[in-house]
Amino acid sequence: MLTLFHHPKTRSTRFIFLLEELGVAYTVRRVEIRKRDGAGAVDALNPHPHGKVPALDDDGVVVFESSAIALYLTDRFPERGLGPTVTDPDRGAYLSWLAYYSGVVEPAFVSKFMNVAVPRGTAGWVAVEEVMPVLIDRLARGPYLLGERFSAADILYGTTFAMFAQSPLLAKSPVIDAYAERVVARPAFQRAQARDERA
Ligand SMILES: N[C@@H](CCC(=O)N[C@@H](CS)C(=O)NCC(=O)O)C(=O)O
Repeated sequence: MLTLFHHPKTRSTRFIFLLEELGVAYTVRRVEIRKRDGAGAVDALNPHPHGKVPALDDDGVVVFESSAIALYLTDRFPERGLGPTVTDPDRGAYLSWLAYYSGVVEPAFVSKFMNVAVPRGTAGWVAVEEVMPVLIDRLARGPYLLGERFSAADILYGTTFAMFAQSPLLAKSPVIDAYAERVVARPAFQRAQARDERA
């Protein structure tokens, strides 16, 4: 059985979305997490090494970190078609967008949010102003990161953009807005929102 370690309205909500897209059986285990305001605490039940969410347990196999969980789940259920498998020509692009999300996009967004300058040439990521043209260019050429094909990578990117849609931190882009709307219009996203509320 798949168990998602989850806290409502956090990065783990996206994995309810992915599990709903996959249409597989899973349970949600709500855990407490440390909050920005100092409330909360690491939950001893949570297998993530820093007590963060999401984390996943697949019959004793523990997976943590969003990009790893996305890849694990799409490889685990290849017949669901939510991530290109190893021999697929789209595999390289899929891995690249997943790694780019964790290694570049999130640090870029958090740097901007925290008003921290990104040291040029030494940080492993770049400023959000350099990231967005890459993504706009990619998404102007197809509805999804892999072109016509929706994948778990779109769950990570689309929900992030939907969250930042009204934020003054992100320059307005019709391409990004339309993409975010496309991703969150999916029925699995709506089901995930309802499940998130109940967790
Ligand atoms: N790099 C992690 C980030 C996970 C993360 O920071 N999750 C937040 C909730 S959105 C959390 O658990 N915060 C509690 C803490 O930092 O202790 C991932 O992408 O999975």
